[in-house]
Amino acid sequence: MKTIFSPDQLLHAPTKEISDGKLVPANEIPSRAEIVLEHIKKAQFGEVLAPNDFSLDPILKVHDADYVTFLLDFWQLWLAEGRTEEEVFPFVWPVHGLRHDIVPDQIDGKLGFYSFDAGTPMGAHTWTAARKSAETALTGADLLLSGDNSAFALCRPPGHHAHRRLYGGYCFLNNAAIAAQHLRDQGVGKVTIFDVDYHHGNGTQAIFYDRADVQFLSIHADPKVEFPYYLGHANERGLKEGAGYNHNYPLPHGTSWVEWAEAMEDACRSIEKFAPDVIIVSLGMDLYEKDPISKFKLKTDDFSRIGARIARLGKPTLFVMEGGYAVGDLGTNCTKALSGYLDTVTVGS
Ligand code: Q9C
Ligand code: ZN
Repeated sequence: MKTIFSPDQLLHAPTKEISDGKLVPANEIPSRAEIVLEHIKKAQFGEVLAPNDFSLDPILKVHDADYVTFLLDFWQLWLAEGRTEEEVFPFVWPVHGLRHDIVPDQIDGKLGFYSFDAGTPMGAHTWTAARKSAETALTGADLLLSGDNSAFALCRPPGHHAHRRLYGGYCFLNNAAIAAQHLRDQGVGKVTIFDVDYHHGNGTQAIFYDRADVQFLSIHADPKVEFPYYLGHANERGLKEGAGYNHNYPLPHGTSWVEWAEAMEDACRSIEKFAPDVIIVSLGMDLYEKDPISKFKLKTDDFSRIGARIARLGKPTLFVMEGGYAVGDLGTNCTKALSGYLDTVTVGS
């Protein structure tokens, strides 16, 4: 299994975030990717490749042009308004009852227009890092297209909370969704995105909610008590052609392997029934018992079990990294998931 990563993904380096009503040290930091890379190299799963360059087209298939332009131009607009802070937070949003049809000219208005939380700071190099992260996922998709049976896209910043035109939850571009859409555009018939991150993949769900060609399944902490709060309930099953192709498994705080695995078995049955040509795993490691922002109780060895169960689905599989903030154990947990997969997989390489 090859890994894809670019050091440019480290350029987005927030120091603070707003969480639970206060300013706290940032959780989504560059060392997350560095420790995973270090463990991947030690595990010798295969080559570590730089992502290929792509035009903006595959990103624009998933995200609206005005949103991409905003991310791309953001730092220049910020400086042009004479602002000097190195990391920037939105603080006002067009919530229910306010207008959504006029994009403000002023930068604070734009920030709120294109975001859904205050926990996701932007800086001078956020766009560069986010674009590389998306290209890392796209390169992984291309490896599957050229015959590899699996690949690991070491994406950072993560992607699954990003909507068509909203950033949030540390995410700017939806890496898994961009890879899925790219696979479809390159002739792959059906794609499953299986999201095991602790948080609901609200962005991915929203992007494919009315589609039958991309199945979405997410096991996560119940949004009644956990971020992202406003999406991820069990009765969100998809719309129009997409009806029946969206599956949410909200679980209570304190969930450990047995209950989590039960949800996973149900999800795997739905995946088998859908019979995708490719599976994309939104691989969050924040299910871990020691994760500083999460409240599930999965242990290091449980990540091997997750990887092994995914291998038994027997489909070409792209792993796309999402969350996971217990940095000390993040490399171990990630390589456990991948080695669990590799030790069990029966077809191809
Ligand atoms: N106490 C990802 O894992 N903070 N994003 C929530 C709740 C935001 C997580 C704080 C968590 C975002 C990719
Ligand atoms: Zn998460």
